[in-house]
Amino acid sequence: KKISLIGVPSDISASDRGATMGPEALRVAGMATTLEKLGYEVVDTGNLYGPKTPNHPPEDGLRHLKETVIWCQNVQDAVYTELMEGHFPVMMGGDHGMSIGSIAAVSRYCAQKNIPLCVLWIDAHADFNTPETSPTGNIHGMPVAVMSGVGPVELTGLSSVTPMVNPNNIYQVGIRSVDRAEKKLVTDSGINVFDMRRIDEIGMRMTMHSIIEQVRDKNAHLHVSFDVDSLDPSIAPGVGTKIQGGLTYREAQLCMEMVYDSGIMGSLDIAEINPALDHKNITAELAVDLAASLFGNHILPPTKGTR
Ligand code: DIR
Ligand code: MN
Ligand code: MN
Ligand code: MN
Repeated sequence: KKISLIGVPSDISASDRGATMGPEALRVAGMATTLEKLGYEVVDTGNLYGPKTPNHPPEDGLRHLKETVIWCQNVQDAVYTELMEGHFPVMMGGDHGMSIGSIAAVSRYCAQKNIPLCVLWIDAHADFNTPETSPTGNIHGMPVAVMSGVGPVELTGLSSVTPMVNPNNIYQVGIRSVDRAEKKLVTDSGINVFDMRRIDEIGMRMTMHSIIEQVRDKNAHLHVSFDVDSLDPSIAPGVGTKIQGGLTYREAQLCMEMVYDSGIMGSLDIAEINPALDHKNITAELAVDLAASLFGNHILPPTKGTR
C-alpha cells in the first residue's frame, strides 16, 4: 500500500502559535525516508492551505470557527481522495483541530465501504469540550466531542455521516487533563478512556490488548489520532499544552508496536508538534521514531507465536 503524507500547516484552533511549522519539522526529521526504509512507497503530497491565524478572541465560546471550518474542509477533501485511491493517509499537523477534517473523511470512506470506524485517540487531553464547557474556546480541545456529534453544527455537520464516529468506538489512551465541566461530558458520552491512572494500574500491554481485541471484534477500520502531548513533556517538549505524567518512551513505543502487530490501522494523524517550543527538533524526531514503529519497525523480527 502506498503511504500519502499530507501536511496540514495550521495552528488555527490551538492556543499557541507555531504548529504551522509541524509538517516541515516532521519532514526534516526524516518522515518520508524512514517509512521508505521500511519498504513502503511514500508520496509526500505537500502541504494543504487555509486561512491565516487571525489571533482573535473567542466568539460564543469558539475561536476562529470560520477559519477552522475551511481548514477542516480542505483536510477532509484531501484525505477522502487518498482513501478512495487506496492509499494510506498520514496527516502531518498542525494542531489537533485538523482531526475533525480527517475523521470526517474517514467516516465517509467507512460508510461508503460499509465498514465500522473505530478511533484510537492518544492524547494528554480528552478533547471533549464544547463552546459551553471550554475554558479557552480553542477548537483543538473539541474534536472528540465533534466526532461524537456534540458541538456546533458547522463542525459536527462537516461529514455526511453523523455522528462521524459512534462514541462506543472511540478509545482514548494517555489522558490526564480533563477540564472541570468537560468531565461530565466525557463520562456521559460512552467513549472508552484509558487514562494515565488506569495505564499505571494495568500497564500499556493490557491497555492495548483490550483496545485491539475490541476493535478486531468490530471488524473496523482503525483511525489513529496521535497528539504528541500524550508523551511526557520531558521527552516531547515541543507542544503547546504540556501536562506532567505522560507516556514514557517505552510505553509509547509498545503502544505503537502493538497497533502495528494488530494490522488494523487504516489512517493516521500526527498532531500538535510545535517547533517554536521545541529543542533541536527532538519532538518531531521522536514522532518519526514512533511512526516507524506504527509502520512495522521492530527491535528484532517478530517470532511466530510470541504475541
Ligand atoms: C484544553 C486544552 N483542554 C482546552 N486542550 C488541548 O483548551 O480545551 N490541548 N487539546 O492540546
Ligand atoms: Mn495510486
Ligand atoms: Mn489533542
Ligand atoms: Mn493534547
